[in-house]
Amino acid sequence: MKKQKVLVTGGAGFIGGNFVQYMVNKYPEYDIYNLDLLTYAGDLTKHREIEEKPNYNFVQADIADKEAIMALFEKEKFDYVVHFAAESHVDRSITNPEIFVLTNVLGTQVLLDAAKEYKISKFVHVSTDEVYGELDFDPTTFFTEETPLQPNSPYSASKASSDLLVRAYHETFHLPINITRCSNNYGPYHFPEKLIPLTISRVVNDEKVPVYGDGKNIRDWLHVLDHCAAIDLVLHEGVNGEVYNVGGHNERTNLEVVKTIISTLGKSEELIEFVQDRLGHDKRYAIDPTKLERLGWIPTYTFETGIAQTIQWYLDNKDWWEQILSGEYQSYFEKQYILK
Ligand code: NAD
Ligand code: TDX
Repeated sequence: MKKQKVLVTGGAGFIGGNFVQYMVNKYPEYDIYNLDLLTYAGDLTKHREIEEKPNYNFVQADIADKEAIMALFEKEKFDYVVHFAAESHVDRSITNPEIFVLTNVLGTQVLLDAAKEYKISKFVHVSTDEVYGELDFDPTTFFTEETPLQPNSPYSASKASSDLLVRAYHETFHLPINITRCSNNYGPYHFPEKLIPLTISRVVNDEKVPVYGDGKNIRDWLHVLDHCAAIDLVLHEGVNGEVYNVGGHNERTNLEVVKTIISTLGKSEELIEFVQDRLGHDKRYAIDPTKLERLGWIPTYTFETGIAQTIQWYLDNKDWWEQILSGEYQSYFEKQYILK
């Protein structure tokens, strides 16, 4: 029987990287292709333990490079595409929106064209709860799959645009698709410019932690491995054309998150520094995951178990995040793949 080939875009990033490892280990009978441009957010050092496995492959390419993407699809004849590659940091989208449109919108359209041309069996588009905009602080309100798209940042606007293109390729060309919209992830290999890994690394080093505004904005946190299991389920069991929200009802204010990390590490709350608020800072996100739960998904981590595991992981893997902070990780691809 022909081996199933799975193209994972953005597999050198945080969630895509965890997903690549999850798939390589769980499905030795699949061939997993990690396609990544290796922007500042792309790090291959995390794949040291799987890079020699026979079912793991790496390709450096830009998803917006139509020629390169078409040539790759022609050569490999993929069965599935799981699309993570994106510019993902809201603060960067406020200072430099253009690359968000190029990668998140144009890049997704190039992949959709290739998926259509080469008749793939399923295209899973990994999106975000941020496309729904923001909720107020009423704890009984949640984002459902029917909530209108009202993105507020250039990042979420570019993600919402890509979601609409994915939907349109399903409606117009009958491309088999699913869209997942997940809440904030955390866990191993989270790039230390995002709130949780930034806080852990700063607190470990006794450095100030910048909290935007009054710290009362709420995010709904999900451990990255629960997100990976959700995408695996949607890839195999998702009803064609459907959107699935992913979240585990773990709402916390940013201040609660930062204080939890500080107290777990036994440090002083004097490390907290309130700084100027993010422009257009969304107040609250909260996901209703009922539809995905009906498909059979159950998260395994609570916020308490997940944050404890994550803090321990950062303590045990200081080498990893120190080489990210120093920039050393960016020479790994050349050393390991080009000069070898
Ligand atoms: P990340 O920034 O850690 O990783 C993105 C990866 O995409 C990097 O490896 C980068 O090199 C790669 N990439 C960027 N531009 C590329 C291009 N033009 N061609 C090929 N590769 C390119 O992001 P993440 O946090 O792992 O998020 C992954 C996906 O999940 C994104 O689509 C994001 O919108 C979505 N998402 C993230 C979260 C979260 O909390 N981080 C939550 C919900 C959804
Ligand atoms: O230094 C900080 N101080 C601070 O108060 C940073 C980096 C963030 N914050 C706040 C802003 C947010 O309210 O913490 C919250 C979380 O911020 P980020 O970690 O930047 O994540 P967020 O903006 O919520 O977006 C993340 O979740 C949804 C991902 O980066 C997106 O890719 C995903 O779609």
